[in-house]
Amino acid sequence: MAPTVVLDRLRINDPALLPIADKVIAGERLSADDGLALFGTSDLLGLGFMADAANQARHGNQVTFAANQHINPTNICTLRKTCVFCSYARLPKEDGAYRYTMDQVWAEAESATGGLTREWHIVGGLDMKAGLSYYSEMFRGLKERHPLVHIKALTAVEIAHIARIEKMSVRDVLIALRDAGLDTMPGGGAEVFSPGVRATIAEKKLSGTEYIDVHRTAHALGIRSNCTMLYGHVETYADRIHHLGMLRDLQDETGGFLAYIPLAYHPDNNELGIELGRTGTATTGFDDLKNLAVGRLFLDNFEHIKSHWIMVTPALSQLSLSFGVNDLEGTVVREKIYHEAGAHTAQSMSLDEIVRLIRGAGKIPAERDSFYHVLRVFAETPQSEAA
Ligand code: V47
Ligand code: SF4
Repeated sequence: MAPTVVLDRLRINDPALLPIADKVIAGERLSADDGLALFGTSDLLGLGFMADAANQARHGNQVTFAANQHINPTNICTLRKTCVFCSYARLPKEDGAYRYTMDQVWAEAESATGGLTREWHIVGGLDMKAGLSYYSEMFRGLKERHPLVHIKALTAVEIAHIARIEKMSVRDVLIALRDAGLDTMPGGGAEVFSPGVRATIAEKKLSGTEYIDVHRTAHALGIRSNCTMLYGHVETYADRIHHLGMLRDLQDETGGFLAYIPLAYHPDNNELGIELGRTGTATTGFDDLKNLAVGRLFLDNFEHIKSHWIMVTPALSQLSLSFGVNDLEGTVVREKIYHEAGAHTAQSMSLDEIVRLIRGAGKIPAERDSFYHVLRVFAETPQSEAA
């Protein structure tokens, strides 16, 4: 049940948003038509104001982040030719193809822990040689070396791939990986669920329904997960709302999603970017903020909406804290997937920088663990940082 939202309708200029504001105030669920009106409005401030009110009702002024580290153990991927938006994947013999040995995984994990990292975010390509034993050994080894660090690993697509190459059920793969140390799953691989869009951008990837089924199975096993949507390519507003509707339905059923993260499409070094004539042209700030705000309003059963600063820039992520976002992607340490696709942001951010960004938005920074338990609150705002 969503908390009561206090909202001044006078701050909304687009009349099409007013009936939606009434629903938000009454705690009523938004329909698909409402979602379309939110995406269709030019009243970004009115939309942001509603999303901010809904966010404040849940989280007040607190904004969380995690001290996390991304590890991408292999970029070898059987879908290299058919996920036309992806700049990261390689065929096994292609230039730049790599698969980490376990020693390389340990070394990369060590390189950044320094006592700070609390979560590893481990995802990679669909590599025929990275099956259940590869990841089980990796998770066991990481837990042996760093028992307190949380392992958030393997998208639904990777889980389905492992199940296929091992000739096992998704459920059995998840059980085996959980026994090896998997704690939660990230939200990648969702892209856009509508079959038409999927046929264009990710023809051979598991379907939207299959993505949902893998998460349903994980939630039933007590493995919580995130979810995403890759926006800003060929999808329509109707495709976005259909996608969000499927996420909302599963959340009603299981309550297993921790956070929703919209992912801004990056068009460099991939076939889709060339075909769309978009190379060098990222999504607009207007659309980035809209996706975050609509996520907050439409996904009324999600506690956490996360902004991924690597994809939309730290500056826009900071702004998004007034557009419905309560959580920022963390320290990351070494990002590969979006940097191959033209992201110009840094590959990591220090805790101090994240704290400064959040404080600069007039919010209270709080470091969290992977289940969103607050670990420490950075309450004071020194005058020198207030501007
Ligand atoms: O599934 C790939 C996306 C995803 C591009 O769960 C691209 O906490 C933009 O899901 N432009 C993987 N996006 C990353 C991901 C993620 C990131 C941060 C946090 C979490 C979380 C999950 O990256 C892929 C795909 O949707 N992606 N190529 C590209 N050119
Ligand atoms: Fe492979 Fe994932 Fe890239 Fe698709 S998006 S080619 S599955 S790494």
